[in-house]
Amino acid sequence: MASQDELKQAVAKKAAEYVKGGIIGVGTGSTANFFIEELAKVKSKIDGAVASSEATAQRLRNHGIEVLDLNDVSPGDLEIYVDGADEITEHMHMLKGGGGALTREKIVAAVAQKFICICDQTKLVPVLGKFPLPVEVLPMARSHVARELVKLGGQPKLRDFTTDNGNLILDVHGLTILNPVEMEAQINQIVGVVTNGLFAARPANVLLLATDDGVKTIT
Ligand code: ABF
Repeated sequence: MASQDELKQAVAKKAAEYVKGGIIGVGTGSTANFFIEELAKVKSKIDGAVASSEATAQRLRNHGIEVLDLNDVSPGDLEIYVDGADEITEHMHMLKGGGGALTREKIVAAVAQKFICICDQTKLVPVLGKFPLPVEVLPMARSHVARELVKLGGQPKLRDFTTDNGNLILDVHGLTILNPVEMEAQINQIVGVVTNGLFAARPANVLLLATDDGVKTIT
């Protein structure tokens, strides 16, 4: 049986096959880090990358890959965004943000033409919510947002963490998310919420799932 790192490496290699040129959107997390290693091997093909976090930007620069400001990139040049997830369903709805980079991840994903989700087999779930749902909040809204999340049936816990945007994260436990599109919108309506970790309105386009039998491509 392959180790989790071997599975992540296999799926990162597969994702590199989608790199044809232009500018690449790059996610955050351990699976995305394996992808950065693969991207470095084909860096002469691309014009640069857009990063979903300061950590990813630094890692890309360390590999000699130019990191561009998203505002300077036209959507036509950002063909793919490659990132991991904490959970994904067969409908390509994702729960993300365990690494705390959810807001920038969602912004880059919104601009990219194609979201390629890279995961090992443990991330594919029938229903989202076992993994606590991260919600990025403005610091002064922390208590208000937490109370509203309780009304939605969750148990928010403040993470000891400050985001790249200077905000806080509430990790919401105890949700069974049967309607991710509606819940994503509902949580975003709470005043003080910056983003939540449901990526359902803009789902993945391709799921590369590393299994013991090889990498499966699901579209
Ligand atoms: C990012 O990395 C996040 O949205 C998600 O929280 C995390 C997954 O990390 P890993 O690849 O380390 O499991 O994509």
